This record gives sequence, structure tokens and C-alpha cells, in this order.
Amino acid sequence: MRFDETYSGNVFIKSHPNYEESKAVLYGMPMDWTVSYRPGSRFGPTRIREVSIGLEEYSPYLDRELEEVKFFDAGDIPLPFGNPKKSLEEIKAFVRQLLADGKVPIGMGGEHLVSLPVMEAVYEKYEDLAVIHFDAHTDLRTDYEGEPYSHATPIRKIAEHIGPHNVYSFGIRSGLKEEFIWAKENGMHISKFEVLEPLKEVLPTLAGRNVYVTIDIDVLDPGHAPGTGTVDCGGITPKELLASIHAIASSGVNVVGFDLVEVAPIYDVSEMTANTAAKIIREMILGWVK
Ligand SMILES: [Mn+2]
Repeated sequence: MRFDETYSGNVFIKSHPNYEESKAVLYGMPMDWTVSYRPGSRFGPTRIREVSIGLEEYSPYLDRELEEVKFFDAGDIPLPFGNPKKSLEEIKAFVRQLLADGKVPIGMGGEHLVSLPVMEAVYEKYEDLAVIHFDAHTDLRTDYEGEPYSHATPIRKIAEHIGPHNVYSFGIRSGLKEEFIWAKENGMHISKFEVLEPLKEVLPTLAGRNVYVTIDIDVLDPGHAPGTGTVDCGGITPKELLASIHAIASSGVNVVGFDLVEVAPIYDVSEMTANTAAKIIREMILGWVK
């Protein structure tokens, strides 16, 4: 299931060498064809893997080692440049296979539109699915300049697909007035500006549910994570994001898949964004893959 079977180089730290034996599968979705502002997130997965080597394998937060969780790094899904429709089909086919094999999908973007086919595939398997979404942006547009498949639309599309009342967004501080109105009128949960406290209020209602979690790195303040396409000041700290991941880990929700998207290394001069992303992924793996 690795895309290049001869590949032996850049993989996430402590990933397991064998697909069959692994409980979860990490994969990159190197697509940034629909971004409205700064491109570059197609290079995110590669850079996150490279810097992951600097991480400790042990989490003092969770008292757990990466050694204890078998996850396979499948590499990046080969995607046709400039063709979002075909790219989304390729991603969905890949994730369907993972789910059929009983694996937990762990995605790295790429622009946020890559999460849409993943969530659709996960919903095919888990009909009671809820989505937890951390982001600076609503991503609730119906289209962007007439284009329905855009990095500004994935949450709208999944909300229409699984029911808006099953989607919970946190940390939102940017979007059109109409998007906020649509969410409110359709029973979708949006917490503006904050993540941890409103999340703690919602989690008890999701206990026992199958949940997909999608994190746009720009939920963090650009002071902490400048390496992303559409920066928006006023975000949360990595400390709050880590605490939110740990809150989900101990909440009784069943995380059936997750992703982290929109890391764009070319704007990441300090490499702080990629390093932060790698640690966040480590904590999600250790906290959510049971
Ligand atoms: Mn965003």
C-alpha cells in the first residue's frame, strides 16, 4: 500500500514498516490547486515528515510512546496536477481501501478541500458520523468565484452531506456574514475565536459517537504558525490546541479518522509551523488511535 514500494527514505518518525500489521495509516494529499491566495501546501506532508525526526517518541501528556501504536506511513497519494475533480476521486478511492482494510485514516494536506473526499468515504462506513473542525475560516461557501470545489467550500459540502447539526466548528474568526447566518439557520455548531472551552462543553454530547476531526493549521495564530496559505491573526496557541486534542482523547468519542491540512513550508522561514504540525500529529496518533 505504499505508493513507491522501493521507497525507504522520508517517513514520519516511528511509523511501522508493515501495512497489514498497522492499525492506522498516515498519508499525504499534496494538492493546492484551488487555493485563492498563496499556494504551497502541496509540499506540507513532505516537510512534516522531515522535521518529525526531531520529535521525542514519548508524550509526557499522554504517557505513551509511538512504539505502542502501529501506524504505517503510505507516502503521498499521487495526484494529477491542476485537476481537483480527479484528485478528489483518487483520494476517496484510497481512503475507501484503508477503511475496507480496517485502518484508521490519518491525512496530511494539502489544501483543505482534500478533507472532503476523506470525510465522504468515512461517512459511507460510519452513518452516525460527526465532524469536529478546527480552523480560522468557516469554509462554508457554496462556491468561490463560481467554483464549487474550492478550499473555501469543504465544510459546507460535508455539512450538506451529513447534516449541518453533525458538524462542529471551533476557533472560527473569518468568513462571510452569509456563512455564519447559514450555519445558525441550519443548526450547525460554530464557536467563534475559542476552541478548548466550547469544545469541552460539546464533547459530552458526542460521547460514544464516531467522529472525524479535521484541523486546519491556521486555527493557530500566525505568530505561532506562519507557514500557511491564508494567514489570519487572532488565533489560538499551540498549547490550547494540544489541550483540545487531549480533551478529545479522554472524552469517550470514537475518533475514526483525522487530518491536519494547509501547512505551506515556503512561508515557514522558522520551520515552526512544520515542527508544530509534527508534534500535533504525534499527539493525535497517541491520543486517538486506541
Ligand atoms: Mn483555514
